[in-house]
Amino acid sequence: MARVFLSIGSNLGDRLELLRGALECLRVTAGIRLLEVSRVYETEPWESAPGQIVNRAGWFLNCVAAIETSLPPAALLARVQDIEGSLGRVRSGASQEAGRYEPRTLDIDILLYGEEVLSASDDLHIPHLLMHERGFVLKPLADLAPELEHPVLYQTVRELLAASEDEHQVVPADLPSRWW
Ligand code: PH2
Ligand code: MG
Ligand code: MG
Repeated sequence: MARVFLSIGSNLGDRLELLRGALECLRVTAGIRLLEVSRVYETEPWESAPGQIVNRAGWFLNCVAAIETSLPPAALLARVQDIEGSLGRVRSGASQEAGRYEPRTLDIDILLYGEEVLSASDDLHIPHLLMHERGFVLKPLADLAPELEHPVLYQTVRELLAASEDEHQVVPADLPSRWW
């Protein structure tokens, strides 16, 4: 069994329900045990220039989930992509063409998989290549595992967050801590 941290984000549709739906799909997956979930944060889109967005239209909701799993990394990736597909894509009203979807509303990324370090394909890098640069990942991860050490950078999550130069806003959502 490996302890794994997943980043879950949504910036389209009913974002909170999408996060809850993703957690429920994880919870009922054979080979996955959902252990803990961080608070929810309202987060400024990371590609944007910080501070340029004056209202919160387009902001994400982000959280991090801790799971225990017997699924190997590639199988776990396939499962989370499946969940994204089933919940996170909405068919375009305009286009009835099979296979054409609007942008994803749900993104689930594998951040850390035990102590593993691997680059298996374009979309499977563990640890996640950008996790240490992203406040929307580090803040919720620090809720769950501040003393966890990054297996490549050898810094704890707390240290990475303290050293982070990410100026995008990451604001706790006004929800009870047990929101999921
Ligand atoms: N995900 C991205 C790119 N930018 N910004 C925020 N705030 N939250 C995200 O989850 C996010 C992002 C690509 O997956
Ligand atoms: Mg992502
Ligand atoms: Mg992704």
